[in-house]
Amino acid sequence: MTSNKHVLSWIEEMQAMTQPDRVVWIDGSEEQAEALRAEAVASGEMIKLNEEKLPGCYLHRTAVNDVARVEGRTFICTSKKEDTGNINNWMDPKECYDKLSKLYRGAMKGRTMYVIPYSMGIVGSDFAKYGIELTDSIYVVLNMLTMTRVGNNVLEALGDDAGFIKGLHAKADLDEENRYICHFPEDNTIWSVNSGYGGNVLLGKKCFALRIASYLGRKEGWMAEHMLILGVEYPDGDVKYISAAFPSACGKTNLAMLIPPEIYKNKGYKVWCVGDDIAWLRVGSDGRLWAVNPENGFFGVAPGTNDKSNPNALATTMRDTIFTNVVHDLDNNTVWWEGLNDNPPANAIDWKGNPWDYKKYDKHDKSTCGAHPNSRFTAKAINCPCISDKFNDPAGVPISAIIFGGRRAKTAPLVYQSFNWQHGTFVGSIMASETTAAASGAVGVVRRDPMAMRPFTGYDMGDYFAHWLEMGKKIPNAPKIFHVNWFRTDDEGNFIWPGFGDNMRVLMWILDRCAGKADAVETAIGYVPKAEDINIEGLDITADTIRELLSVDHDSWLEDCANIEEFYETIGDRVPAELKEELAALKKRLG
Ligand code: GTP
Ligand code: SPV
Ligand code: MN
Repeated sequence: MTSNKHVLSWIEEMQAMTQPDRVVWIDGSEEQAEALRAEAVASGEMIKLNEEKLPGCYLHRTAVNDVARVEGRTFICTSKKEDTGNINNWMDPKECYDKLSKLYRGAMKGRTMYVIPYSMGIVGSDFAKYGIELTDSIYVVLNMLTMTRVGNNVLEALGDDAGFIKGLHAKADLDEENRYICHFPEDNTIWSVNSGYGGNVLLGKKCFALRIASYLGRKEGWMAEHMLILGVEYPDGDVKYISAAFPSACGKTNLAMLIPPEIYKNKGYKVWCVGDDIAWLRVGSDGRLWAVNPENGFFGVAPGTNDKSNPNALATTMRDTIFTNVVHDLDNNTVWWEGLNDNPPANAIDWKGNPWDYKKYDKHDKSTCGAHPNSRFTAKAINCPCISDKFNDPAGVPISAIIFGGRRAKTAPLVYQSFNWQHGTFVGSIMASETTAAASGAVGVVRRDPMAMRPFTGYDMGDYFAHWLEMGKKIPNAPKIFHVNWFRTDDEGNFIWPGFGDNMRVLMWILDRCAGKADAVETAIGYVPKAEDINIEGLDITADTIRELLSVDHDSWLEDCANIEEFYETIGDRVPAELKEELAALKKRLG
């Protein structure tokens, strides 16, 4: 274990408060993991699936009222409210510690406290940051074993240092009214109580690798972003890397693992996945921006994943995977979800644990779904057929292009390029997207979600924008910044762009732009491709449709500008003047 006094005294203190019957240290060994799986199966917390069809796979159901992140109950607790900003919920740190201490007191009586030493990033690398999560949930332990790098080597790398993130999670009563996900960036501390859902309880992920890490990144001169990372390999073997920020359930996992369309595949192009959710970025000694994926697995959206939309994700989940809130096929002891295939199981249990009749399923009524719309798989990155050979490279990969994107039925064109870094930062800051099932609350409402970080920035949003502008000045060879929208719809509400693998056609224009090889039209919002420069060979789509997808409607953009102005007002007085100037310039160009 460890003789680190900071670690030991903190655990003692948390133990005194939560009063577990026993404390078990997680060492990262397969034997221990296997014993925990067996224990979870014995208690009913997990169901072991068909070992032949899905080796090493399990099914778990959360409580019915605990299926997504709870943004309204997520707090940043800085000593000064203005450092948390208006977009985040704020609570005074002392008040929060007091309030949650009461909820934690005795919460682990009769239970086991697991101590999980984990690393975000490769243990021992310059980029790595260490955390310890204390939890009373085996499900959390097993998910953390997949999603992060866990074990004694983390404690060795930490040595006697006090620089680790202290995470405490207790399921308590899963009481919604007392559910809290609280971050204390000034104390490197995260407290989560009364939930058992991934994003609220796998504290290495959104809580640490985004909220706390974004705070640290600003202090230390790097960036923590809600971004996938992928590499496009050219026929000559050269690989160019792209990172892309889309809000939750807007296509990061899908883009990160895309399968190139035939026209590219046949020529020898390949796409490699480095990460599907989070990127840590810093300036390299060569003046480029370098990215690592701090995670070790994928916590992906199950519904819609199939052998056409995302065969690589599907293949990744065929072994060593924990499925959460999907349908249980009793005849095969396997799993199913909406959009997997057209053969829903006849003898099935839905995500709530009740018998499920697929004949009553109506795709327009989410309440008839067998799998929850935010049901997920937890799978190992190394099981992904297209995992990049740089996945475990401590140096990461150099980024050529940064892409922002959201779900917009109208307004945003298929793709456009910003004029420069400052304008690109502006483009990220005005991102908007329809809300999804990844967070509790209404679905399909357009809201501003800057850089897809609205729920994940650990400090004031205006300061966050300023940090982006600052970083731009420190990257001599900065990536070019783009915006995409795969989700424009026609008058019947159907997506116009085929999406998924065909998104590669847009990536190729983006990379050609970075290489100075593609033309563009300068519009009020940025550079837009000439329709003929998006390769549609092999697609059932005309150049006119592409023209339509690329069109920029000044009236709806002017409407958007009014909304952006309001949003900037909401953020408050720390929005950088440069971005307000960009907004004024955009309005002027729109006329
Ligand atoms: P988080 O894990 O919540 O951060 O989500 P994500 O951004 O990784 O989203 P993911 O790739 O899991 O996709 C979410 C949903 O969007 C799934 O239902 C996909 O089928 C759908 N989707 C992804 N890419 C596309 C696309 O190009 N076009 C369309 N129409 N839908 C897509
Ligand atoms: C997201 O919601 O953006 C996710 C899933 O990636 S969660 O871990 O729940 O945040
Ligand atoms: Mn995400």
